[in-house]
Amino acid sequence: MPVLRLVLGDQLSHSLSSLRDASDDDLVLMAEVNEEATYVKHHKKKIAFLFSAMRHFAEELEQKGYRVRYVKLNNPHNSGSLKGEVLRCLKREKLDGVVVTEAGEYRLLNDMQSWHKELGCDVSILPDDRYIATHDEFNDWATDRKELIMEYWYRLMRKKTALLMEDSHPVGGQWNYDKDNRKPLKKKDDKVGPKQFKQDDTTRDVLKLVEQHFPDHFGDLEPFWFAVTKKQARQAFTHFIKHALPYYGDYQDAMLSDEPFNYHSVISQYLNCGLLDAMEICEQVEAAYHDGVAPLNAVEGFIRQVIGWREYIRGVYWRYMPDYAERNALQAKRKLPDFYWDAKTDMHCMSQVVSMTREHAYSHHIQRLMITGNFANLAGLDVKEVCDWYLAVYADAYEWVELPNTLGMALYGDDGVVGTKPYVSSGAYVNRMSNFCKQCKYDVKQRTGDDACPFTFLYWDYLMRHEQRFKGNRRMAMPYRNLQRFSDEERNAIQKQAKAFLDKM
Ligand code: DLZ
Repeated sequence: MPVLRLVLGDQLSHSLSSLRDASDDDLVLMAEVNEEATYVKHHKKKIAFLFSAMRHFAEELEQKGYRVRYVKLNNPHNSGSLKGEVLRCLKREKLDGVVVTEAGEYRLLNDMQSWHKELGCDVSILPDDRYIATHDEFNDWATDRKELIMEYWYRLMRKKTALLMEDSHPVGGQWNYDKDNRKPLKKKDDKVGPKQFKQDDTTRDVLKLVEQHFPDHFGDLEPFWFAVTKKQARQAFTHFIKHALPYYGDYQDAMLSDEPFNYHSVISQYLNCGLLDAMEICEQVEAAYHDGVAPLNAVEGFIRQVIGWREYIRGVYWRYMPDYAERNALQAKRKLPDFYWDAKTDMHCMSQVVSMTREHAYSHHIQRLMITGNFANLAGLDVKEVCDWYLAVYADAYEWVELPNTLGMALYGDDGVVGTKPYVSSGAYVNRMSNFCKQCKYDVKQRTGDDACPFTFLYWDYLMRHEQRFKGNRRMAMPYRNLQRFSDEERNAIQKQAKAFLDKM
């Protein structure tokens, strides 16, 4: 008997486990549903990108000979949920069970695990083997470890994949060139940027649909130039290797006004929905090193993000969910300020990053970690609200990757599972790594007074607020030594300044 093969919006890979061994009579179901588009109010561009990519993927499957049912959002019979669409399909067709690759988010996987009861048929949930490591591999590695240090996980993944390895040794003699990834950037080459694609009819239809159905969601639909097929995503990646990868390593952490992308690849939205394959892109990057196209610090830095960090984050998510989502170690509960949506703030760095996010549904990792994330942590913003913001506003965000990065790495909400210290900094870091401060109303060097930089006084206030918790942390020794030099008077003035700012915010 034929079965129903459900493919989700972030499963746009021809090698997907649920598509393997399909017979001609099986039916592949893909559905645009309100529930997935609104469980957080996703950025308009994210929804449009995914719907267009889903429609193109469904066409490709049809061309390959699969029998496909694709349900558009505005189909009058659309039930609004994935389960509803599976049910509707099972009622209309003679199908003996459902096959699906495990969902990337706990919320949906947990729901799927009880679908068989309501659907009255088998629901076979297959592993998602598009990742380098299985859940078991991560758990085996993590069990009995006091700290889950990403670097050790990364080395294991290097050995597993043999990427940048010479026998059992890392190419170049070092595993990690992170120290060579921190140069500030004065000016970016204007000619370098992510490859932009012309909208086709499918994308134009979807853009109209999204504007009609989700008018109150955050974000700009135009300009829309994302790749929406595997072929285009591959072109975007090849373009990155040729034009930006050589500089990617040096300037990975740099930030510039009105430069959202610098030399970043801007491919995470393609990778996370399945248009690109993790191993394939890493092999391409490795080849660029051997061909002399890019230096080792760039190539190693890129591969570390994909096989190290990305796999580590996924492992943490599945190891600690569902309780991970409820963690709030620092009891951060302040309401998310409006400027996370409207970018209206005198802090130029915040205004820049939120504006870029609104326009592109993208910002690079340091903009996310050290500007919007850093501020959220320093100001004690509500962990759940901040996590939902990150999940909604970035085109690459699914909870498995967003949650440990935000709650763990940026906010220290997991009490040190992901980061051994909080990733907080004063305005001095922002000033060192960007040109934002030059155009800011505030003075990055001032700790108190009308012109004082909020990042600077909130940083010292944060250290005082959490002194008991962090004073004994080896990696925080230097900032606490510096704090000790402050007089009581100065400490009080900073605390007063921070309180007044936060109360007003
Ligand atoms: C993010 C998203 C959106 C906006 N819309 C859909 C959709 O209409 N149909 C669908 O199958 N998937 C969508 N997705 C992706 C899912 O939310 C994603 O598959 C789950 O969160 C599991 O990772």
